[in-house]
Amino acid sequence: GFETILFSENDGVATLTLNRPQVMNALNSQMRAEIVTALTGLSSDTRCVVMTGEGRAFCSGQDLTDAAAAQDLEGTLRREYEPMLRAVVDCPVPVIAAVNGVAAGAGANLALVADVVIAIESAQFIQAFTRIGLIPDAGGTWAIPRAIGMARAAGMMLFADAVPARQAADWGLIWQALPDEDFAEGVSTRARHLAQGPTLAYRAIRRALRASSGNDLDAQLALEAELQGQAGRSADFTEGVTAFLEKRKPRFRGR
Ligand code: T3D
Repeated sequence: GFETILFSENDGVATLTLNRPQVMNALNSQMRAEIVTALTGLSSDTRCVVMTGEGRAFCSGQDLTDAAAAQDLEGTLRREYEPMLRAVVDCPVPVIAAVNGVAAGAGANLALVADVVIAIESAQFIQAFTRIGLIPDAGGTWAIPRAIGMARAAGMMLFADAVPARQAADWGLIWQALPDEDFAEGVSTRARHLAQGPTLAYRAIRRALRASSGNDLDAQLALEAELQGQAGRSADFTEGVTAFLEKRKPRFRGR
C-alpha cells in the first residue's frame, strides 16, 4: 500500500491523490517514488489518470524540511524528479491534473506536465522558486515558455507572482478553470470522456505533440503519417467509422 498518495481505479479511471495535506502535499522522496510506482503499474483496464491533491492544496512543491534533498539538489532532480515527471509524460493513457488548490514550485510544474490541466477557480499557480533562491525546475523552464510565451514565462518566474487559475487559462497555461462548485463534476466528466475514448489515438496524439517542439514540418508530417498508419489499424477506427455510418455513438474499447 501507499503512504503518501491515495490510489484507486474505477470504470477505466485511475485517481492518484497526493496525500500529505498537513504540508499542502509537499513532495518528498517517498511521494515521488509512490507516484512512479502507481503510474507504471496501471491495470490494463485503466484508460485515463486523474492526479489531484487531498485537502486545500494541489501540491506545494519540494518538501522544504527535507535536509537531505537540500544537500544535493542536482542529484535529487536527476534521481527522483526526472523519473516522476517521465512517469507522467510516458504514462500510456492521458493524465488529467485536477488542480484543486494552490500549485507551487515543483508542484505547479508537476501539474503542467499532465496532458490536460483543469483547475478550480480559487487555485493559483506559483513559480515560487525565486522566493527561496532557486530556479524553476521539474520541466518548468521548458514547458512554460512554450505554453505562454517568453514575456509571461519570465515574469512568472522572476517575480514568483501567484497566477490565478482563470488567468492561467486565459494565457493558455492550462486547459480550463472551473467555478469551485463545478470543479469535481467537470473533472469527472472529462475523465470519463477520455476513459471511453480511442486510447491508442490519444497516445499517438500525445507523442506527436511532444515531438512537435523538436521537429520541422517535414519531420512532423512524416511522424503524423506513421502514427496515423497505426491509428488506422486500430479496432477503434473501424468502430468509429462504422458508428458514423450507422448514425450512432461509437463504443471505443481502447484497442
Ligand atoms: O531537488 C530539490 O530538492 C529541489 C527542488 C525544488 C523544487 C521546489 O519545489 S522548490 C519550491 C518549494 N516550494 C515552495 O517554495 C512553496 C512553499 N509553500 C508556500 O509558499 C505556501 O505554503 C503555499 C503558497 C503553497 C500555501 O500557502 P498557505 O498560506 O495557503 O499555507 P501555509 O500556511 O503556508 O502552509 C500550510 C502548512 O504547510 C504550513 O505548515 P504549518 O505552519 O501548518 O506547520 C507550511 O509550512 C507547510 N508547507 C507548505 N509548503 C511546504 C510546507 N512544508 C514543507 N514544504 C513545503 N513546500
